[in-house]
Amino acid sequence: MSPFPVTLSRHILEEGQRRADIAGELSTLIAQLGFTAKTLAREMRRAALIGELGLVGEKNATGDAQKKLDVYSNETVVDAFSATGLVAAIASEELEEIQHIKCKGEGRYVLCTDPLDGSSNTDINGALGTIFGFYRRKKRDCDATPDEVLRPGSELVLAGYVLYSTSTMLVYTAGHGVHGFTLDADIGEFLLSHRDMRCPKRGKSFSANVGHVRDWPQGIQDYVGYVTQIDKASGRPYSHRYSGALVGDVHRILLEGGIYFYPQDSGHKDGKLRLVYECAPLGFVAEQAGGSATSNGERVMDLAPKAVHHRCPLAIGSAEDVALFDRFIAGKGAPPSD
Ligand code: AFP
Repeated sequence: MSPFPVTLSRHILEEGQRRADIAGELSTLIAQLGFTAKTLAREMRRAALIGELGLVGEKNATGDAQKKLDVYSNETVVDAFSATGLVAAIASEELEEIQHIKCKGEGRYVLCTDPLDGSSNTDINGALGTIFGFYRRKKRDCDATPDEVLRPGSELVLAGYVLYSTSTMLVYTAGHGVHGFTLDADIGEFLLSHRDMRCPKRGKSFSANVGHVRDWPQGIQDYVGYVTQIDKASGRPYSHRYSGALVGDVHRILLEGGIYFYPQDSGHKDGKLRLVYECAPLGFVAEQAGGSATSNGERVMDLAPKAVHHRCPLAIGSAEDVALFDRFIAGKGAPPSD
């Protein structure tokens, strides 16, 4: 008989007893993430039935066409974390400026979020995600300043994502490994399904929008040429997997190994992805799972954002795959041993 499942609440309680930094405020934030994820999952499940698909006709803060579900997701995340009294400010893909929260208590955290990742998948019933990252503030008032949000990912205390797919999963790290929970919709509970997730050192697939291949730097074109060469001994060719939703693609890679990358191209001079609420939180998760995340060869977690919607190239996944990708970017190609 399988052991009695560990619910998200029991996990939080047990982690809180084991680790002083998880007790209290972080536990409250993780619990609220669970509740928010369930609320968003319910809306996504029924969106096609209640007229919640399609565009609102506006562009969001970063110039992307805004979907109705983008707006709903953003409002839900903002309301949910405002209600905790623990969050002083929120940086969101859907908000032009940092939103300051009238906090009831001490507002000890700032939240960086992409409330609905992969919104082009909404109308085709594809995978979607929510990305979150929390920084602890040094001050204890309600007036968060921009420098408290624009911090390197290495200062994150809690980060992760929700994946809405055949099932809904909540994956988080608070700096002690990565844990994944699957929603049992019948009992309305997130249950621990992936304890201490580890990303394999090397994988067999790559994930990128290869439609842009001729527009990529030569090193990356060479890398694609390399991983698609046939060489059974070194596990090539790699398979290509790409869903158009970062969370879904990164989740696959965390579990199975491989690499996701979104480089700069002529339409995205600095890359497309956003450092503050996409690359840094996922970089924290990847590193905690034993993988890595770089941006043109630099560790993503070390990058200091220049603005809320700062974009950067990203390579994320298995440590050896990312290192190999970075060798190609640096013009070194594959090592003789590969
Ligand atoms: P949003 O839906 O939050 O804008 O995210 C989409 C995304 O940033 C990321 O999830 C995908 O991996 C990437 O864009 C897909 O971009 P392309 O359509 O250019 O491949």
